[in-house]
Amino acid sequence: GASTRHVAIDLGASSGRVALGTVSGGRLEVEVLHRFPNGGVPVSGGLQWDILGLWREVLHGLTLAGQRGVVASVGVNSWAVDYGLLDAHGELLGGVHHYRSPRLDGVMERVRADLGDDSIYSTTGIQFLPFNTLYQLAAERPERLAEAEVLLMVPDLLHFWLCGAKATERTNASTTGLYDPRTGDWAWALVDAAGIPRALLPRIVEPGTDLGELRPDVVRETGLTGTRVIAPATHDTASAVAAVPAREEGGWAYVSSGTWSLVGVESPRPVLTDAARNMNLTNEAGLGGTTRLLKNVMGLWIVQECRRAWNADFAALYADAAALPTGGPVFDPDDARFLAPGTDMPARVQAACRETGQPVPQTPPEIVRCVLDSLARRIADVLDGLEAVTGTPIDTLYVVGGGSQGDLLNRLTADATGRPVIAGPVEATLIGNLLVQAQAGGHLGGARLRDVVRASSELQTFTPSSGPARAPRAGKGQTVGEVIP
Ligand code: LFR
Repeated sequence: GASTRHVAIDLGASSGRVALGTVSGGRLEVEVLHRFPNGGVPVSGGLQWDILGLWREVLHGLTLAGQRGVVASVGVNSWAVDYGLLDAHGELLGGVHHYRSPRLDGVMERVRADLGDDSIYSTTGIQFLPFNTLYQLAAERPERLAEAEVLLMVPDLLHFWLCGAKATERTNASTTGLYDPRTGDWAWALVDAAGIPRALLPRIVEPGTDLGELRPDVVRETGLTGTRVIAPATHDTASAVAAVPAREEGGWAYVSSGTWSLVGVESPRPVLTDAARNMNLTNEAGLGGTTRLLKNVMGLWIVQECRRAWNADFAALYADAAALPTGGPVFDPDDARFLAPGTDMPARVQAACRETGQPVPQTPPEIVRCVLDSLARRIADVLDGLEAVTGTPIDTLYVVGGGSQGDLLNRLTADATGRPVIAGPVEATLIGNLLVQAQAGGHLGGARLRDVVRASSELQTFTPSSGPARAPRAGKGQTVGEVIP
């Protein structure tokens, strides 16, 4: 049958990738063509994006894609909340700040005091996190905002450079803390109350929107011709959730596992109840009008920073960590002390254990095990909370993304949650990005997106070792290591 090719650009916490996806016969094949480092650049006491350096890598990746033949479409995704400002001539105004920048210290507290938690949460349904775009804008110098004509989220900024369209794709708009999930529009009253000029916020478009053709300068630079720019779900987590390989409509939760663990369910509607607010749950937009009701839980970030500090052989380290007994120390990984980068990360973990009167992990394997035990414990608590808030039992946990490669964390998560963990696909974000583009172009032949994911991925199931803590649904018994076609 006919096949089509699409390019996904994923700018992730530690690396960026340009990947080529080929869709044919209801299956997707993904090949990463170009990989380059990403991460904040420490400068002037702050942390910023190397946005022009990334753009150069994107152009290079697109050139490589063009050398393979016709590319139907391209789309960009990245993490949420960060943005660039353009002046009236479409020039980027100054730097693009990274959400882990210390410029945000104390800002959220001030805005919450000014606007009131009630009005913020009941309008946006977004978890209070210090880096939401709402708070980042409050940290801007007024002169810079006054000079700006438009705000573009980072993927939207790259789409603008690719094709000239100024639009905000919905899934990422929904993360800003400036968006009303009930109206599907910007939360204008809150925007006014926060003193943000309305004109800064562009029109909101759906994932799958054709934004236009490549600009002549991009065509010249890359050699690509006839390629459309199609917005995927530009929020990386939304792309990953789109690629959760679930068959069923409900009864499952997901963890989008990487630098963060985004733990949630797909809900038909936003949930802005007191219970949701007490749990500090977030309501982000998903595909097809769904809501990603989820919570940001710490992910592999702590381990990644420890890794930077140790420079160790991680395969051996994980093997040693796996051999340690259960029941070791655990700490609250969502404590704000773990947000900022730093090679003192192991010491922060030790301090958290010491302060709570527990044995202090000493060796790298002990520290890694302690972190993973803590993450698994936290995921279990959040699942229980989600069940309580939605009133819907969660029988199965799908773990997608880079973190789903970690057998030890998968096993610990199955044990801590008492639910079977189905792990994979590892490249969920790229897959979700590519399939939204393919679907928008009419290249999935009417197949359900998640069925294409299942058909294209190898999945692994981890059953809780203590046996099911809850009655499994009929027909769901799977064993450790089973590969689901
Ligand atoms: C994951 C993610 C989360 C978002 C965080 C910050 O990569 O996009 O969903 O809360 O990064 O933007």
